[in-house]
Amino acid sequence: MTRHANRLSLAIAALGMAALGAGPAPANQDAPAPKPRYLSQPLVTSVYTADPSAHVFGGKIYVYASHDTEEGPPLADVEPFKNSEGGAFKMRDYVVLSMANPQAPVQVHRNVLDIADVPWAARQMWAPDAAYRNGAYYLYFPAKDRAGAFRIGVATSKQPAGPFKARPEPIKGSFSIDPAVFVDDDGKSYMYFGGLSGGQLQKNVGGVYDPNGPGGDPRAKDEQAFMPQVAKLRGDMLEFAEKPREALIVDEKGKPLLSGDGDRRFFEASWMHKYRGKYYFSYSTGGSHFLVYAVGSSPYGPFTYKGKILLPVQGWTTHHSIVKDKGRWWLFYADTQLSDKTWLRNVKVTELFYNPDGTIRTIDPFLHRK
Ligand code: FUB
Repeated sequence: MTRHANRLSLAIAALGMAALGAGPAPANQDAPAPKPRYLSQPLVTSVYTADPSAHVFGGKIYVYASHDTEEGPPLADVEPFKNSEGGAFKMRDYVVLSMANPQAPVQVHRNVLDIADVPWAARQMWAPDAAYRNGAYYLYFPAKDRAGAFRIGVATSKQPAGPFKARPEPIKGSFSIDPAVFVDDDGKSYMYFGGLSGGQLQKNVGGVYDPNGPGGDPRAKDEQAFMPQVAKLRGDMLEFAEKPREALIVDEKGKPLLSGDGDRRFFEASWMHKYRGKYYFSYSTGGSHFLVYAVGSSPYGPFTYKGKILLPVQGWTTHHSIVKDKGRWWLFYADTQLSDKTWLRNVKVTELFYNPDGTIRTIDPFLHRK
């Protein structure tokens, strides 16, 4: 949601009132637009952070975040994912935020992983995730290689906040962006990933990168939408145990979502969590700016679309994680409250609630509609 959109919805509301004969409000054309009232405040203001992947490790919350940089965007990239390379997002390292609980003071950890220490990576370190297994922490991250192809790398540390040491090569068979690693109750781990347009999913049909592939979604509106990718990880967490496959997102009739279904189809920002034995796959719809979710009975899907988690925030992107801490559920997300610039974001958190039937209550990131 942009300020422009806020003003627009107020104008529409005013028109509606007039049409209903609610009586004219005193016109004041010069009155400044009301300031947005945010549901939550940025977790930190000393550094721009985005793409928060939150985990509870050793009883504390660790949030693995992109570190947005103030290098200006090329003008063509102000609408960052509209048939673009996402070149406004030039991140070169990561930030970790830690806290005793989501409402406690936040510690900012730097020196987590820098692109200079990743032999294969050339630019654009985008949304990361992390996992813990057998005494080691694993940081998963996408970056472009020297050929301009997004790959997914892994780095390891004995400490949850790093510093992490990157493997010399990306994960074999990896492509596109936004890795999210989910460790199931039986100890098996799965990576979900993928992102359209700047995230290059459409340039990797069959898992092979085509530098001349389309910049945006090439499919007709009535064709099946691109789907997120899923692959089991090896026991050592360092490589895929199998070739990635599509995780299908279907509608209530079991039909895969279509490319033209902009309010529901997958765009980027995969996340997986489990609630009452069901697999909740959540993601961003990109240009319609929703965080939504779909539920299934297997980590591979299919996942049936269920609804919206978060309405549009200020700024083009948002990206989230859902985590349980001491019996309560939390949504970490990002907007642009501090900068009002889409490529300079700040991480936030708010509590998430389920209905008795297991559906998630939709969250409005603004208070103005209440
Ligand atoms: O932060 C860069 C990209 O923006 C992420 O990889 C996407 O999920 C979006 O948040």
